Amino acid sequence: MSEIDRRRNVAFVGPHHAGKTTLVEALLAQCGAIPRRGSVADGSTVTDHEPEDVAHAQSTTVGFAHGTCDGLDITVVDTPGFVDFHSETHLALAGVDAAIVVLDADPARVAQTQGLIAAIEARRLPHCFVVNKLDRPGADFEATLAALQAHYGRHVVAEQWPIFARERASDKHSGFHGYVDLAEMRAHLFDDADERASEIPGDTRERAQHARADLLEAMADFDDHLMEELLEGVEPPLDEVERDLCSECAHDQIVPVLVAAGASGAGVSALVRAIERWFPSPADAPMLDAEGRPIAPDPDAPLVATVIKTSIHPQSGKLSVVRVIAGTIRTDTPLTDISQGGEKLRAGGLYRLQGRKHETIGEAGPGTIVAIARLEAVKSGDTLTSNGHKVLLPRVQLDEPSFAIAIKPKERIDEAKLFQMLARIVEEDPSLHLDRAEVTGELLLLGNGEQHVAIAVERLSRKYKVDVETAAPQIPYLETITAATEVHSRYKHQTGGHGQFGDVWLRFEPRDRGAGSSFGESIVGGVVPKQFIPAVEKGVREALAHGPNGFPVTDLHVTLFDGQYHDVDSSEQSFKTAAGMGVREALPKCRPVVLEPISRVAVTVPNAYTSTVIAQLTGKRGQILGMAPADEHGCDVVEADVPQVELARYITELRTATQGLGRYRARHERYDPVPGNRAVGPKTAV
Ligand SMILES: Nc1nc2c(ncn2[C@@H]2O[C@H](COP(=O)(O)OP(=O)(O)OP(=O)(O)O)[C@@H](O)[C@H]2O)c(=O)[nH]1
Ligand SMILES: [Mg+2]
Repeated sequence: MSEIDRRRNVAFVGPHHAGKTTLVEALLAQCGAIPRRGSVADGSTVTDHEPEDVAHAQSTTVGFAHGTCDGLDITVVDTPGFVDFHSETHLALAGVDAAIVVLDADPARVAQTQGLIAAIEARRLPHCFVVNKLDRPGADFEATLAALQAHYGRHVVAEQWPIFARERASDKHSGFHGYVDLAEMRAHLFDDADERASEIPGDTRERAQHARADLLEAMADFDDHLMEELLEGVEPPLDEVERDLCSECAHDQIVPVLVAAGASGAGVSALVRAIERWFPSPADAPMLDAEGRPIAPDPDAPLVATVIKTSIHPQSGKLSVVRVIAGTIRTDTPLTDISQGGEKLRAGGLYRLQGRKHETIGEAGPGTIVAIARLEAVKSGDTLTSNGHKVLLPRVQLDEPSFAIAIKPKERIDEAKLFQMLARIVEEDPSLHLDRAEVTGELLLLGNGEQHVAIAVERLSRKYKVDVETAAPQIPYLETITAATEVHSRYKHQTGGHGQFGDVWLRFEPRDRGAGSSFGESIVGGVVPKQFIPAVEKGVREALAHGPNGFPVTDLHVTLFDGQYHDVDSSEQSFKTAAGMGVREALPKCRPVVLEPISRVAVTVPNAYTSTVIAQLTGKRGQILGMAPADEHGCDVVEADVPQVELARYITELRTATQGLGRYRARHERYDPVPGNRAVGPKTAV
């Protein structure tokens, strides 16, 4: 069997804290890639190696590792479960041939897999579920399986059935000590991370038999021969069942459900066998180009590789993790980044990653996941080819940012330098963005949630030794007038020598919302000489930058309609000053009101949460515009206009109310007057 046939690339995905990193650790130990399992709690795992992972005892980026088991070369991609970091997960899915969806043995958390399953299905990636942490008190395999089937259909079906020790009846699930393999109908009892075959215990037998019948029936939907056997009551031979299972799982028809307790290694050797038997090698399931044509994984073909992760080390520079789809990369292979206008590059070094360790390799063929050093302009999601070869791969769609903070340096370093360092952080993570706020001018860091941007700031401080102050972005309030007025303003000053004299009559009139501010003049007879009129306009505009409430004044027209001048004492400055004084005197008389920005939001949410979302938006002074089924199955889109100030932490509130499944887009829509008694001010506006 060739090298590529013995290769598997699998992503471990699943909800936050489901035990992915721990399970990966158990798999690596099982393969002998590490001498013993590390733990998330003490920061000693292979794949949670970034200081931020260790500090928070959770994965914040994708981690890569590999192990060899009976000649099977497995590359594992450990993805973060916390929804803030899902862009990492989505990018990494572009590099694997199969996914293992790990979840707690808790039916209430099954819904949290929805977004991931949608991404997996969109790529038609073969996958299985692992119901994990079955050693925990209260773990409920059956209810979790039922919830999986309720969500994803009956082709999600148990291939293993857990065995619990009877003597722990009072606390039955802490006695998870084996499983029945439903294809072979044999029990396997755990013996540390190993297993020994055994008889199926009497109290598990009946349930296991039912579960086996469900498995065979689900499989028979894709195999007429098996269907006939079942209808005729013939027991299908084991090799036929296993053959079907392999083929139907590899074609994403059947989604087997397995059992595990990763912390003790229970279920891991069966998981390795499942990876070997059910998941395709890169040769069995060629990746597709943007038009859905398979790209043959030929080592001698022109190179095609996709960048699935970027990390930047302040000293050693950039590392791009790529999935080689076709061709072979060597350190001297000339590369073209066809996503960046054909930029020509040369690999600075080629490595296989084992967590933080870089193992130097000479070349990497199709179906490998390897890291390339110092490809300066390359970004995650880019396609690399060997010189000149053109191919388009499907682009990974990332969510728009939904949370922002304002950032400024704490001391000494200037903003331009801070911007450069932030740009390096953003370069590592395409779901982070830097922006300059329009009205307030603040430097904004935007991301997929509060934790996402908080961890980015931690990373900035660790890598580049720069501390920043962060705050909620200021709301860009404006103000306007609701009544017209006229004022007469004279600035006269005599201090020996030349005096100063400017005299203007100004009219203030409200304009339509969104029309902005304008200035005009209707001077006749040169009572204000032409050369001073621009100074009057300047004085007006400068004064409009800070209205009576401290905000820029908009949606009004100011007319200079009369005035006086003095042959000697009048100057641009004196007219400008007179105009500014006039504005400050007039505005309070025009019934000024504060305007707040209103965003149009579109919230996508599973329809079980639609009414919750509507209530939440209404509670935020939102005006509900409508609701319609979303493109995604079982989801609704709720549209509403909501004051921007109410959206500051909305992504967190939305996720809390919807098991992390809700997401939204927001666009500035218009400005509305702030309702009567709400206090706002530049300082309180957060
Ligand atoms: N009882 C029990 N606890 C487990 C098991 N596996 C993991 N844990 C614990 O669950 C917590 C989360 O484990 P992780 O391995 O970090 O989970 P994860 O899915 O990688 O988490 P994220 O990457 O942050 O989404 C840790 O405290 C683990 O010790 C298990 O099999 N049994
Ligand atoms: Mg993890």
